[in-house]
Amino acid sequence: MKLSEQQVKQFQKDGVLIVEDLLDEAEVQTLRKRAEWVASGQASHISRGQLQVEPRVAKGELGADTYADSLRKMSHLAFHDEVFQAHARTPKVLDVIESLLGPDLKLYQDQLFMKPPKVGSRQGYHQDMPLGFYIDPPDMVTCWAALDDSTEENGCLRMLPGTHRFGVIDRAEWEAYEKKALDGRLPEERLLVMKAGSCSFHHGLILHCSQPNLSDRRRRGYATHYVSARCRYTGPPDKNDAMLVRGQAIPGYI
Ligand SMILES: O=C(O)CCC(=O)C(=O)O
Repeated sequence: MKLSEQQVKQFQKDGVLIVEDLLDEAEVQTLRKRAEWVASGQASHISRGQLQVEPRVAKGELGADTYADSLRKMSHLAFHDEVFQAHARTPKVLDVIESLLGPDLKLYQDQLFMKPPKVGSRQGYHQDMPLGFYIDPPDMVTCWAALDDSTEENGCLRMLPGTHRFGVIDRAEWEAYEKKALDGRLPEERLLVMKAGSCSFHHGLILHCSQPNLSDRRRRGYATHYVSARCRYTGPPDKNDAMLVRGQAIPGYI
């Protein structure tokens, strides 16, 4: 599943690439089933702190039919759960990541974005890297695996191709893009409409967002964030639990 030279060039230019149908039906079903169980709040190996409720549900402004459908996201699953970890280590996913980041790879973090029907909220324009990814250089790529069909109506990802080449930009600029997006003045915005089983790969510095889910269908996406094992870790010493998933760890590096 290594990428072609053309696909790598495309990623370097845009900072985002979709690989259609990377996961088969059975793999998607396995992840959905596990997500359902974990999101029920009954899985004792996943702490409540890893499950984040939608802010408006938490404030009592909106109601959800079930606890699972009140969740905004679930984090750090692959570090505690064998099914999510197996996905994070799937060779065909790592082949794509290796084409972009080289042979030595670590999983830094993961997040299952639940975007539940009716209550799933907007995620404003942001870059991932400044939000808690402490590495230098910023060699991070996320695989976002669609667990449901992801459409304009249920809040698919939206990206601004090429913005990863700006480096880290300050929050005021994120907010300026956010304002333009909300005013409908962002024609360069690319909608990542994908079938369940397709995966998008995005650079840790690309500007991206997603709309609220106003539909009555789920829009779950499992994001696994990979870094090159040849990056330096620059964060708090006790916060680095990045997991080697391919190749070798390099002494003195993350
Ligand atoms: O799934 C979403 O709505 C947001 C995802 C995101 O921001 C990410 O994968 O970095």
